[in-house]
This record gives sequence, C-alpha cells and structure tokens, in this order.
Amino acid sequence: MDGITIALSKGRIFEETLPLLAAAGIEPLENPDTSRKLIIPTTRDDVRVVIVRATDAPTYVQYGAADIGVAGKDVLLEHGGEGLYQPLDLKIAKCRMMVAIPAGFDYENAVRQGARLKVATKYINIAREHFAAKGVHVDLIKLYGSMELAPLAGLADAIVDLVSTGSTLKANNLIAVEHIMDISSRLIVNQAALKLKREMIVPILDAFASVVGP
Ligand code: PRT
Ligand code: MG
Repeated sequence: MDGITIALSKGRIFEETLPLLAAAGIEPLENPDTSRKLIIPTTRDDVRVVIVRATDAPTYVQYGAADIGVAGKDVLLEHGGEGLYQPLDLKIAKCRMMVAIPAGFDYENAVRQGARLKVATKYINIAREHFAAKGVHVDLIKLYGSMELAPLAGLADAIVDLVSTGSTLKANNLIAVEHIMDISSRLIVNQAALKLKREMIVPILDAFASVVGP
C-alpha cells in the first residue's frame, strides 16, 4: 500500500499514542472506542491507522500489513519479535509483570520445598523463563484472560499477570509476591518498510523520540 499504515490497539495504547502522533502531524479522524471502523484515516493523506487486537500488532507489522505499530513489551516477548525493528521505548501503557497468589498460600514454602507449582498465565514464555531462572518447577496453564480467577477456582496455585494499580488483585484477594519485569510499549517497525519508505518513516520516529525524551 502507498503511504504509511500504523497498527494500534484501541484503549490505552491508542489513547497514549495520540500525543506522539500529534508531534508527527498525524491526527486520527475517528476514535476507535466510538467508531466501528477498523481503518481510520488521519489528517495526513499519506497516513492511516489500522485498529488491531493488542496481541496482533506485531503480526501485522512483521508481515508488512502495517509499516509501524505500537506493542507492549509483554506482547513482544510472547511474539518473539521476528522481522521487527524496535527502535524506541515509548514509555507508555506502563505496568509490571508479577507473580500473584491467593492470600494465605505459602508461596515461599512451596518454592523452598521444591514443589511443582501450577501457574496460570497468558504469558507462557515470560513465565517459563522466570521460573526456569529461579530453578522452580512449574506446570504452566495457558489462559487468554481473567487470570485472577484461576487460583480462586482451583485451576492454579499462582498466576503471572500484569498489574498497574493493583486494584484487580486486591478485589480478588490476591497478593503480588514477585516482580518479574517492568513493562511499557515499544514502537515496532517492519524492517523492509524501513528501507523502502525511509523518508516517510524516519521523520515519524524522530517526532516520537522528541516527545518521549531520553
Ligand atoms: O483487553 P483486550 O483483551 O482487548 O486486550 P489486551 O489486554 O491485550 O489489550 P489492552 O489494551 O488491555 O492492553 C494493551 C497493553 O497495555 C498490554 O499489552 C500491556 O503492555 C499494557 N498494560 C498496561 C496493561 C495494563 N497496564 C493492565 N493493567 N495490560 C493489561 N492490564 C490488565 C491486567 O492484565 C489485569 O487484568 O489490567 C488488570 C490489572 O490492572 P490493575 O490496574 O487492576 O492492576
Ligand atoms: Mg486488556
């Protein structure tokens, strides 16, 4: 496609990317939270935004269906980052990847005794690496959402999930016991597009970088 296609997910990533887009002279003409359109034109004739699921942004950019996009570090670690250039931490949509347990579960003791922990998560790669580095044996159970329910329903001993305010954990009587990593969203760029459309993409990268700062 001619021009530049930007892959964004609606919600926090779309909202927090708006000021960065504005610095590049790009304003989407519709809001994906109220419009059902998936291809959104912008104030620049040569730039459009496509609205994707957060976990699909790397796939669109990897295959060149979008030239650039925004994705959380969590999503990128699970995707693998193949075919993607990741030039900039945008420092948006910040949160923490944590291990959480139901109040009352003796996590330290379970880990010390070498028990096999049942861990439910959407983030299988991140969880596998975290527990392997600690030498803790785990059975990982893949979920696609509502991880907080798993220990309450008896599906797992612990979860690995994102936490921002902590109110979801609190509301479900769960306690964070380990901080795995800080998470923020990155700019992702298709490697071929960066070469072929360099004169269009580099000014956008520079505008984003000027807002993000060092
Ligand atoms: O929501 P949907 O199922 O459509 O997709 P998604 O969850 O993949 O998208 P979205 O927009 O919710 O998340 C996009 C990105 O935002 C993620 O990939 C993260 O990098 C980042 N982010 C920042 C978060 C959060 N903060 C966050 N709090 N993603 C999810 N959450 C969830 C978390 O999983 C938990 O269920 O919010 C809940 C906890 O929030 P607190 O405030 O109660 O602690
Ligand atoms: Mg979500």
